[in-house]
Amino acid sequence: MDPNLQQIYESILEGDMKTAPVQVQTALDAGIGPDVILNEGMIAAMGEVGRLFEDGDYFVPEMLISARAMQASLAVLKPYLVESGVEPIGTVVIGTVQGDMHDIGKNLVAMMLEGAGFEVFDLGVDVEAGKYVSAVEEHNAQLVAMSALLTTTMPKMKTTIEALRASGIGEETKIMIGGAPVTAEYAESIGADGYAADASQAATLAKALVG
Ligand code: B1M
Repeated sequence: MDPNLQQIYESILEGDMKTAPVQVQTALDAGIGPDVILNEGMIAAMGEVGRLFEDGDYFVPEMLISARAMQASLAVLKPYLVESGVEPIGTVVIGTVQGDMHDIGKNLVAMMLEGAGFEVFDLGVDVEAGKYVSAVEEHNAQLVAMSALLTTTMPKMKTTIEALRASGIGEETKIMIGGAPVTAEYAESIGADGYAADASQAATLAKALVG
């Protein structure tokens, strides 16, 4: 691995939120692509954090400080991932479903959607169904994007879709879902219009859904 990427990987793994963003900037200045930094340095480190947690070597506090280093590094990367478009191509309401506090993936998806030219309303984490409904109505959104990282919170995606449709928000408002435990089959089974495995696929799917 490139030494710059290796350093970023290690800083995020150790939760060094001061050094990691500086190293991301150094890597950018060295001409390494933002997508390479993101995938091979930062996301790879978060994968390893998850593995260490599963093995009982990391606990919630370690996960949390790594997540903070990741978020601080993402802030440096954001301008490179998001180029401001002229006219928005559509409006998206995005959030992490009720009961779920994971927001790194959702934030990345929001950035890529912004970069693809969408106006993005980010409802944050732990978003209950009614909040999605109100936000879609308020912003007249064409697309709802939901993220879940826990198998226990995935069913809230179904609850939210039911609430959206029950409130009279019709099929013209498309719904896409994603997050580590989510699959295309699950999306289909709950009546979502699409599933994306990562943030860049999410942007492609969003554009296809709003036509
Ligand atoms: Co949590 N956690 N966590 N955690 N955490 C996981 C998800 C876990 C897999 C770790 C593990 O056991 N290996 C596990 C879930 C197991 C399961 O349900 N199957 C887990 C657990 C168990 C928990 C707690 C229950 C732990 C506890 O308290 N005992 C707890 C739950 C809290 C809650 O939400 N109620 C918890 C807490 C936390 C922290 C708060 C400490 C922290 C989150 C901080 C934050 O987000 N601000 C945290 C972290 C950091 C993780 C891991 C290590 C990393 C997640 C991450 O940010 N990945 C994670 C392990 C792992 O994922 N390997 C883990 C990087 C990110 C870029 O990827 O989010 O997958 P991801 O997003 C991707 C794609 O999934 C996709 O695009 C993104 C970019 O490519 N994507 C979408 C995401 N959303 C999308 C939406 C789309 C489309 C694509 O369309 C709308």
